[in-house]
Amino acid sequence: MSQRYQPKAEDKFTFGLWTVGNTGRDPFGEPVRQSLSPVDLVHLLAEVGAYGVNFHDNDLIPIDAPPGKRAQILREFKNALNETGLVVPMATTNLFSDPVFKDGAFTSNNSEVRAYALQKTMKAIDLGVDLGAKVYVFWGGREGTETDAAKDPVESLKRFREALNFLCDYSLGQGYDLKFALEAKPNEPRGDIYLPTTGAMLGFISTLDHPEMVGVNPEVAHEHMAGLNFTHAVAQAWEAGKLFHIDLNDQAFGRYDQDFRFGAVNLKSAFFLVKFLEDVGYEGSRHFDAHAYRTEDYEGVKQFALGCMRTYLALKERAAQWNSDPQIQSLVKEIMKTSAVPVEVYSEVVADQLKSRAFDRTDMAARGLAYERLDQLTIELLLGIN
Ligand code: GLT
Ligand code: MN
Ligand code: MN
Repeated sequence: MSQRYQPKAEDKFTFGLWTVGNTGRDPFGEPVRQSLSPVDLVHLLAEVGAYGVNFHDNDLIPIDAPPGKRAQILREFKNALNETGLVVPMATTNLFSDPVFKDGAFTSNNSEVRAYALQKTMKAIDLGVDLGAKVYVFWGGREGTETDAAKDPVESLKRFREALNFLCDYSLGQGYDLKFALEAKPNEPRGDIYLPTTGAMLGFISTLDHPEMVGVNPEVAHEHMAGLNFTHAVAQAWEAGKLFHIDLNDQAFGRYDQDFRFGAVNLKSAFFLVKFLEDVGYEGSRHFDAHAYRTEDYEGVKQFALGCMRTYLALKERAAQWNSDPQIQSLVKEIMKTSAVPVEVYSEVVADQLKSRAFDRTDMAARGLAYERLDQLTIELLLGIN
């Protein structure tokens, strides 16, 4: 492997404790790797060159840990962060593993479960902020249904909204410098999850009491599961000023939740995603929400983590090449020639003029657009053909 593409802190590559800590358990099989402690995982991440580590409350502190144990874990984890220089840019709540959340957390039909979910989240927010988190992710894995006979979808949205409003007020009341990022997923583990896409989340955010502190955390695999173009979802979030965080991984369309290494499946869409993030100057974490194949031991896990970062860096380099490639750029310029004159701003006069303007529709339609050539040049650049 080339010595280039060594990750550096300024690349802002982060991983969740649950990603490199994934033991390979799946619905059909037992774990294949022993579980490592949070301290071991911090050292593993430091070894491969990551910048930060993120966690769910219970990745760090078991749900039933007594106060003494909690304090000890926290002390050891903070020591590991100090030793390695790793930071915690994001934290989140596990509102999906425990059986109490079998019918959802914030959208559960049981108001006691909803109250418990709020309590658990407030405590997890305190923990995240204590460790330095500036972004707080909400992934509602159990917020959905198998049968719509069981839950009213309108009521569920109202419950979800009330919970987020409560938690925004809580965070503001505590004086925390924290933003919330909502993560959509269409299904799995529920048959259907509410607000299944990033676009749906963006619509929902504008209905909240504090929309300014809430954005999105789009994940490659989740939009791909729904058969959607991830870069388009990210672009919509970016344009709305709502791209607070991003979950990078890969996923074949139409499959189960694969959470593969970044770029492992669809290099071309990974390229356009990296190009987009770099071109617009996205400054947040590049978080990898993925895990190693179940075939791997911890050496393989390190290779997996390195692979995510190396592929990102290689694609970033390719994006810069694309932006300065003479053939590609002259073709882009040619293609964009016709877009130089903007559509005018509305006025009655402009509307009247436009209505009476003569268009040569046949001529406009007859022009070839050279997108085939542009795409092939892109492919050849990705293949390293000059
Ligand atoms: C879980 C899920 C991810 C979420 C994590 C945050 S947990 O692994 O599959 O997509 O980002 O809750
Ligand atoms: Mn996922
Ligand atoms: Mn995710």
